[in-house]
Amino acid sequence: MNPDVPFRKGRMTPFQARRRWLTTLAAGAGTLALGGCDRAVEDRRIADTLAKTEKLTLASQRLLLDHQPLAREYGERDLSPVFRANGSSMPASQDYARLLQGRFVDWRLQVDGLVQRPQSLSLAELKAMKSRSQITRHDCVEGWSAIGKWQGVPLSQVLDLAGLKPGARYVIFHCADNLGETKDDSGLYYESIDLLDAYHPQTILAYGMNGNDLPVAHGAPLRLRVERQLGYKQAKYVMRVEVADAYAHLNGGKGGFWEDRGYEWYGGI
Ligand SMILES: Nc1nc2c(c(=O)[nH]1)N[C@H]1C(S)=C(S)[C@@H](COP(=O)(O)O)O[C@H]1N2
Ligand SMILES: [Mo]
Repeated sequence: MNPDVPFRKGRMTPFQARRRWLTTLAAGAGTLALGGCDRAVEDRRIADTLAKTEKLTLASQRLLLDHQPLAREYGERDLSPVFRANGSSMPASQDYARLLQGRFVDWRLQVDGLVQRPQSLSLAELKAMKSRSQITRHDCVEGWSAIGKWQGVPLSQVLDLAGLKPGARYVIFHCADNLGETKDDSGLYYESIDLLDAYHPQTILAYGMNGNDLPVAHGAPLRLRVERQLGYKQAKYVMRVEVADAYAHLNGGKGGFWEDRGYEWYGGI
């Protein structure tokens, strides 16, 4: 993909997406950035984790068929001079204002749900964990793209710290901003991904952007980057990571703020 070429606006069905991934793999492009050895370790780790959970069928099929292709990564010179902020650019709640004023020292990421050891992690604790940085292209369905550099902790590490319980299938991200029309919590932004994307090596909880702390407009102090999917999946202002067996019980039942308003749950690029 060339950064100058606008991305395809049409959304692929999961079937088309899978077929495209298989084609990519056949073309030998499936191991872009991970060496064969890292990949084997990564694959084994994913398989081990999945083996600990029930309801393996969907997940293990995807694992076997897709071989976890990576989103393209770019170089420093490809960084977009301007990376637009979209959707919320400043959560309105008093809680958020207080945390921001305290430079997020009192902020904690809650990790709960179907986990063995629920966590409450400070930014300093997250920053002390092994990090990954990646330069990738963000594609918004509204028709714009931008290339940015993200630094953060692989979600897999946070999940391993908490330990998944049997039955875990999805990871749900609860955000601080309310985009809805009503004043109650039903308009809070949220997103969800499955375990395959959760354990993908490029899926990170980012606290840095383009070499600085993540700006408020881009989701401070922590946002999701799930690089094989569209912009609306990249949840900003993440406050809580919930591991669950389903997402149908949440809000509109479709797994995300925009999904509840008609977007696809799998926003593949
Ligand atoms: N919490 C939250 N996350 C969000 C949004 C939002 O409004 N609130 N907008 C989404 C959309 S549609 C896009 S394109 C990206 C925009 O990310 P950016 O502001 O860093 O460009 O964030 C996504 N994640
Ligand atoms: Mo978007």
